[in-house]
Parts: sequence; C-alpha cells; structure tokens
Amino acid sequence: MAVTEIKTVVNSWNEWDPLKHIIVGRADGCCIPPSEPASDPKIPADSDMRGVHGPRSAEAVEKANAQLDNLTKILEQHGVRVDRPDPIDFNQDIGTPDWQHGSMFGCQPPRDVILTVGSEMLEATMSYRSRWFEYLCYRPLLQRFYDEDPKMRHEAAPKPRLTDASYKANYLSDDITIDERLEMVSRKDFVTTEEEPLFDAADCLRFGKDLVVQHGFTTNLKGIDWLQRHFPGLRVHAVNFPGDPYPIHIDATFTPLRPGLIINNPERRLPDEQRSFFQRNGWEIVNAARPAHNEPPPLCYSSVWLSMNVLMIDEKTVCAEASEVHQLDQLDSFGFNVIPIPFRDSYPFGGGLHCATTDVYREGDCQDYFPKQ
Ligand code: ABU
Repeated sequence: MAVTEIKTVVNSWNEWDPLKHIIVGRADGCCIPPSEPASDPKIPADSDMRGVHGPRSAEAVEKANAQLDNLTKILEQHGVRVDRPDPIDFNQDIGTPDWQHGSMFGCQPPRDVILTVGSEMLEATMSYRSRWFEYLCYRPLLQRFYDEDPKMRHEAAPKPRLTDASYKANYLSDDITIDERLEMVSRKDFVTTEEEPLFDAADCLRFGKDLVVQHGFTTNLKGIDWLQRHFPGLRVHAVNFPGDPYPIHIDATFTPLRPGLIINNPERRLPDEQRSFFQRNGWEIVNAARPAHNEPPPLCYSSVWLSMNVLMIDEKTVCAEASEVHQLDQLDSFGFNVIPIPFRDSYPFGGGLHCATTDVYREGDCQDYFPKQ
C-alpha cells in the first residue's frame, strides 16, 4: 500500500512506538520576528540575531525546504505517511486588542505548536506574541483529520492574552553574566509570569500515562497545571534543568529513546530529586554525546544541542542529524538502527528533526511506564 493511502488515525502515546503518520514542517515565508518580551532573554547579547528581523533569504528558505523535503522522502521510504502544513503570510503586522507585533515566525517546527496525546491533537497556548497565530498553518490538516477519523479530538488550549503582565519587565539586562543567568534559572525565576496558563507543546514529552513537562521560559506552572486538569487520566510531572541559561523546549535537553532509556544533556542535568522518579521505575538516564559543532548555524535560535533532537521511527530506529558524528556513534552503541539525515540548513527555521515534526499516528496504546509514582 502506498503511504499516501494510509488511513487517517490519530493516536500517539509516546515518542518511540512505530510511526505511521507525521506532520513535517515547511520553511516557506519564515521570518525573524522583531524582538518581544518573551524572545529577548533567549537571544544572547552577542548573537547574530540581535537587532535583526524580517523575512529569511530566498536562498536559506530553499536550502531548508530541500532538507525538509528529503526528511519527508526518507520517512515515506520507511512506510510513514507525511502531511505538510499550509504556510500563511508571516511577514505582516499582527495584533489582538491587547498588543501589536511586526511579524509572525513560520511553520517549520510543528512540534512547538501541536501536542498529540492519544487521539487528541491539542493546539498549545504558545508564549510568544509572534507565534500566537501559528496554529492557523495546521488548521487545514487538523480539520481534515477530524473529518476522517471519527475518534479524533481537536482541542485548543485557551488563547493567552500575552499582555505585558505575562512577562517580567527587564527580566535580563544585556550585561548580566552567564552565572547570574544560571542562578536565576536554578531558582526557577523565568521571563514568563504566572498571569495565565502558558505552554509550548515542545516542552512536553509523552510517556504513555505520564506527561513530563519542562518549566522554563516558554511554559509556566499555570500551563502545567492546565495540562493536568485537561488530561485528568494522565499524570503530569514538572521538570526543570538548572544548567540551561535559555530553557525553552525540552527536546534538546532530555530525550527518551525507548522504554527505559533517556539521554540527558550533560550541561542541563536533571536534578537528583527529579531523577529518582525515573530511576525507581527502572529508567536509565545517560549523558548525551557532545555535539559535533561549536556553534549553531547563523541566525539560529537554538543551541548546538540540537544534536540530541532526534526522531524515533520505532524503538529500534532513530533519525539523527548527519553531521553529528558523536551522537550517531552513541546511538549506534545503544544498538539502534541509525538513519543519518542532513538537517543543519533547517535548524535556523525552528530546530532539529524532532522539532520539525509532530506525530499523528504511532501504533500502540497508553501504557504505564512509571508504576512507582
Ligand atoms: N527547540 C529546542 C531548542 C533547545 C535549545 O536551543 O537547546
């Protein structure tokens, strides 16, 4: 059967069950948005992104799209149906009654926006103004899945107002040292306030009955509490990683590969008291291999740790970035069938192989991987 003929079923409970259907993002029209309260603390003072905004170059878009198309082709060769979002005109003024902003961002990273849990696809609140309307790129797909799968639940978390009350004013000054930043982060003093629930979908990891959610710049405690109330049958666990001076999105920090095995960014170690939950349930947490690169590509929001932003096709098969030789070796040493995929040209558009995808269907059901709570 051709992969395009795979029937629409929305079902995915974890990051490693056999993958049958996925969304892969697109780079078209992607912009670097003007600065805003949530994004400033993410961009280091010496970053090439400081003060830059506007559409990304046609050449960069073309290169990123070539890698996204290649990822699509490889997934299809592995029997996975792939659907793509519909980019909108990101380079336009946007606003609500509460705020105005100079542009949107893009739709390369569906993982940031859509959280699939079982038969539900949930649009995250998002926490950047520039990303408030990004869900529109996925609506044609989600509406189609809703029509085609009678069990699919299409949900949207309450849209946040994102007034200035949602952010700490002057959270970080340019001359703050990295040690001062780390000290604030270790106190869980983040740029977002607790004015309203906020979460990005890429702060969530799915482990069957348990959701593990990073508390950081893009997800606040009210967002985590909202997720727990929204999924009363699941157990939601807040985690944080004090070594990360820019804690946005969990998937370059803590990556489950198969039942019982997680790689953790050695610079962003899960604190001991949070580790014990995994350990008492027989999960091994191993330091991820060092990235092969000292710098991210130009005009990239993400860190070099996209090396560990891998996509599982099943619990024996993993897609990893082709130039990340140390990560490829480590995955090989764990016994995985490793598929190297060139992806660095796509990084600046919103991240790595996990970021650039979001699950629609993985075979398997909701398992309890953590009976000892
Ligand atoms: N979206 C994942 C980015 C995390 C990082 O920059 O390390």
